[in-house]
Amino acid sequence: MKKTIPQLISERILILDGAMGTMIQQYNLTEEDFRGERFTHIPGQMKGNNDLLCLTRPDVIQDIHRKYLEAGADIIETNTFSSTTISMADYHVQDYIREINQAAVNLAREVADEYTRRNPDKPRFVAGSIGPTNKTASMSPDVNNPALRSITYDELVTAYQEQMEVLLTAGVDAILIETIFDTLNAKAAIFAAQQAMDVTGIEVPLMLSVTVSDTGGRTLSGQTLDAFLASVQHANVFSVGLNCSFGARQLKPFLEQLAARAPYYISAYPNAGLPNSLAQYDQTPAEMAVQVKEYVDEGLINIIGGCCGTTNEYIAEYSALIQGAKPHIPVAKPACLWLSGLELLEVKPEMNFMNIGERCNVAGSRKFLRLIQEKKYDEALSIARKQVEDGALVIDINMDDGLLDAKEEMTTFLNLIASEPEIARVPVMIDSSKWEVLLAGLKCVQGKPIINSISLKEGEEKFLSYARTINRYGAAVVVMAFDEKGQADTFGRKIEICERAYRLLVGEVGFDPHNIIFDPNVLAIATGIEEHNNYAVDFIHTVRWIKQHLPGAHISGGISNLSFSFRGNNYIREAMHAVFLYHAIKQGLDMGIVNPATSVLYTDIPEDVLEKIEDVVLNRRPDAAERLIELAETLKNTTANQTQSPAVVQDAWRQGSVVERLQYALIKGIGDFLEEDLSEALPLYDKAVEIIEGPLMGGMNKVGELFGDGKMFLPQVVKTARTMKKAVSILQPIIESEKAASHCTQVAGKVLLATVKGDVHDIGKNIVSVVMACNGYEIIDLGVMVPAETIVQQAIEYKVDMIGLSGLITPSLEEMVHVAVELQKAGLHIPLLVGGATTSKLHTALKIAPVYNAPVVHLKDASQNAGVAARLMNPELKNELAEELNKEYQQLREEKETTEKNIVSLEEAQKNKLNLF
Ligand code: THG
Repeated sequence: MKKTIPQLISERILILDGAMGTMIQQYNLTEEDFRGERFTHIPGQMKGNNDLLCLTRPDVIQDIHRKYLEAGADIIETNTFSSTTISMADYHVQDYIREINQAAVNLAREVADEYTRRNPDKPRFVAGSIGPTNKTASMSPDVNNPALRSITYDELVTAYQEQMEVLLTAGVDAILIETIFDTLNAKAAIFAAQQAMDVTGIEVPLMLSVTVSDTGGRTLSGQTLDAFLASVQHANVFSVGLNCSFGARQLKPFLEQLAARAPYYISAYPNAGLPNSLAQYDQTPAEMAVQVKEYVDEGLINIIGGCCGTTNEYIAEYSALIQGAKPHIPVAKPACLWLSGLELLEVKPEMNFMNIGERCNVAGSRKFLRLIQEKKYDEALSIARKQVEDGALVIDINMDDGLLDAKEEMTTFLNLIASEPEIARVPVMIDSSKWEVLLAGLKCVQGKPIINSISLKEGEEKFLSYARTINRYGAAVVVMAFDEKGQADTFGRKIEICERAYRLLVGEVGFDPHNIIFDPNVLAIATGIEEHNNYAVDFIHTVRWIKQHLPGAHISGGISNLSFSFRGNNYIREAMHAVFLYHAIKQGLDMGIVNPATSVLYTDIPEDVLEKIEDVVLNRRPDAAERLIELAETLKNTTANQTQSPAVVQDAWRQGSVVERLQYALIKGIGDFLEEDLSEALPLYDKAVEIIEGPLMGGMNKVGELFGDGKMFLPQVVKTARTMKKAVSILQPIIESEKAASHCTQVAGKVLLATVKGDVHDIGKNIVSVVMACNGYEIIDLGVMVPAETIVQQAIEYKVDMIGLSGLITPSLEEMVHVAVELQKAGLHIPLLVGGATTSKLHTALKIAPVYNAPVVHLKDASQNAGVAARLMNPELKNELAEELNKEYQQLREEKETTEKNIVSLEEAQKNKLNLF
């Protein structure tokens, strides 16, 4: 019997294959190869649609598989990275995905089995490759509308499941969800994998591989690796690892981090080093092997392969490296509750108490309700942000109001939070009494949230079904002490229900006890009704009982409920909460929904007040409530202000100069004070646009620096861009009126802007657009993913004065060359500006400028655009610039040539040396 991957994994390190794309490139395939005879009728370009080659050039794909098997790969990946209807729609071949996936498995299976037959001691496996798709579920495609999504969780699940069902029935040995850059996409893929395995009845190991996007080790959507692990904790994960992003050396610290925490086998398939300025990977197989050897020697990995830039020659190095090496031994599963937002929250016993912010609740805050009703989401978000600043470790979100569409508001608000890194840092508690709202919430968050709440109110069957679904989506759950008979208000009823729920969740659903949070109902006391007097005591006793009898489970409560009868007297309310928490935490209360801004500490409460409150909370005398009410009356006027002190400290940054404040707001992405700060800044400058070019661009540059240093991550940068946009929109009317007053209504020039085909990043482009517009240019913004033909055609139609191309990812470099070629073909001489993260002066000099007979300028950041544009608009200055560029580019080309020559001669010298000996 052939051994399985799970059997082999503990015996030795397994070798995964290398990149498919790099290998395909070596075949120099043409558009016709990609199309074959079958797809001649499909519009657009087909070259680059690698997965389609499974149908049109199966010989090439099988040849590549064979090369990797020959190089020693134990596991080869199907050529299906983009074979979902979502990604294939780009090439208009979404109708063929079943066929592509089926063919892909057949091709890989055939050769893998052939090699297994040849040497049964080294069985070969096929992993079904599942890419992230070209859409992201937790980020907005539109900077101006952060709640927007270009794809939903459900759409992803449908597409993934369709692909996976084919892969499974066609016979893959594992499912590999790879190049994960957005955990919500990955969660949808995991969900789909579970469904697909259920439907087909075929169970295979689930492998995950994340790609980190910045030097801080976060995913593109901003999560840390630790947070990611919490997000996927619910899945039956076989292995987790890292691929792409960096070379083996740069990837190592992140791999160490993962291996230290992930209770799974560890995989890694790095790029062949870092790309040079021409986006080529020039690390040699031997160089890469040296770096990978460190992984092996340090016991970091179980599965090793290669990503961008690697070929069979790289994989061939591995067999020797792993000879006799010890595979990584996975660490134990966590013994506590893990939650996550962008960051991990470990709810450890030594944490004492975890506060959950209560203020984003339309039923619990009149202000929040009004803001949501009036759709003032910015201000509503400020409430969330303030809670996190005040120390809330989780924030509760509740949209249950008769006049609101709770499901829609929950979705909108959670999507908005996702774009606010300072809020999204913490996990959310999705709070609703409606199941459909809870479910909608689960589909919005990339982190691991808490669902608040379910109960036995509608019987066991519903309860179990809700719990199973929550488990499948990956969340912790609050279970209210409710059953078919109603709300538990005595100790006996509370423990009866909690015990029953625990038994069902752990015994029948297989819930991890750490993911269960019991809420034994905090009910109002001192109401004047005698039966209510013991509510707090019963709650506290229940806390103790649960801690002793239901191992692993947590306990929470809505603390502010306790003091409803003292509404209007915040001091008494907060003092009651402090007293209640003091006693409940001592008995083991783990968390509570509270106002995180509360300032009253147990130890601060004057003795006489404390005694009266404790009488009430602990139900120590029959007249306790009356006595407290009496005291409250006398305190009302004198101490009303006591709860208002702490807010001031948070806004210390407001003390700085107006320039400092503007830059701070920009870097932190805080839009709340822009109006006042900008109007204060206006008199300090001659023209409004100078504020943009001065302090605001200064702030943006700082953001760029911080991002480069890995001290900021993408969602923060996106937020910054939005703040910039808001600042500009405030200044825009002033800029307009200044222009009108100076009678200079003439446009400075027409600029066409586009992010090139294959790339969806547009923050940089949008900033350029703003800066240029402020400088009087008319902007024709074609958006993202713009094909070369459209750029050429629109440039002609609008008679633009210059074209700005933007791109963030490596393939965009080649696409920019393509655009330049097309412009040249069309006989145009419109100056071209290129910018974006992977662009470089060297690449511009070597690859773009030579193919286009017009000035091609590389711009480092948006602040340079206006200056360059002004020169381009003046015929004399334009010629001068063109000459400067020519000289500079020529020099760069020569330098490059000499280094290359040197390398060649060095190599020759070495060869000669070898010959000599
Ligand atoms: N258990 C669980 N979830 C819950 C509760 C619970 N969610 C909602 C609620 N109870 C906890 N949240 C709040 C939020 C606010 C208040 C009380 C509980 C509150 N608000 C002030 C009031 O009503 O007087 C609002 C004043 C204002 O408008 O600002 O007290 O028990 N699992």
